[in-house]
Amino acid sequence: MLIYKSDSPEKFLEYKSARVVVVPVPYEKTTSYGKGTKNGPEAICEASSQVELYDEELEFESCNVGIATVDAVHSLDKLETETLKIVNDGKIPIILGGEHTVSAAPIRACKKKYKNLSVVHFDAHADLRDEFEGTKLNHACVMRRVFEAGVPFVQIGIRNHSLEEAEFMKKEGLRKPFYSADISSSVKWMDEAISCLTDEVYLTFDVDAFDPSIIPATGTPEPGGLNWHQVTEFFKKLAAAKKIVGADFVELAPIKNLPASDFTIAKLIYKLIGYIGKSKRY
Ligand SMILES: [Mn+2]
Repeated sequence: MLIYKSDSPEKFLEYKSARVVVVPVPYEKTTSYGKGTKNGPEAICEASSQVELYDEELEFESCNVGIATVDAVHSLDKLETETLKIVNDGKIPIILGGEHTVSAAPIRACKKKYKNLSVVHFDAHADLRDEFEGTKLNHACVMRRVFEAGVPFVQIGIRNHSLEEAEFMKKEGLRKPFYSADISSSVKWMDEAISCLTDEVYLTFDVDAFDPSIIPATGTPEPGGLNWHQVTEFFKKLAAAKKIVGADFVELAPIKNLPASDFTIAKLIYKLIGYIGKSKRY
């Protein structure tokens, strides 16, 4: 796979000829339990060099979509500017976190370019607190910031939130999350969730949406999460039905000598790029 620059340099693209631009953001300031999300982007890039280029489901090499990886970005302001440039150049940014706090910046940038933007949010947590541990720029508050930016969203895989967040959802008339327990036994939720979204969609993916048996390498793991096929099937349907204009993958906190989580996320990103490449909407 081509997220990692040193892999297959003959197939690695310069920014100007890429359709998908990967932006590593090793930002970690407020993780509250397990630490290590600042090492997420590098671990994903490293693991990406081990992902097979050929996708047997899609019957092509997803790198043909055109992937470039730019230098790491360390501040939220810079991330917003950089994302705006990428979308204004007609490309799709894929942000590698870092903690979840980073997501509000690229979502604001996408909203500037795509007025009718909506967000699909995968997570174990609702992240709707107004502030947490004394700051609004906390990983547990990121969807509240998205709400304030006036971007509608749908939440998937949630299985832990506070009373304050439950009351906020009710007060603001937000759609009930697609709770993990409710979607574990059917696929109906996929079409339902997609039908709640506008035509231009940003995907924010906290890796703890997955069950910890699949992704143990995350700071706030929660039992009862999603599995690989649920997520990839949803991505496939989403890419076919909507225009995915940007995405992020956050909260991976790599565990030394346990590469399965890193590899899973690297492969998941490659899957998403493949689905985008196969969709007729681009
Ligand atoms: Mn989370």
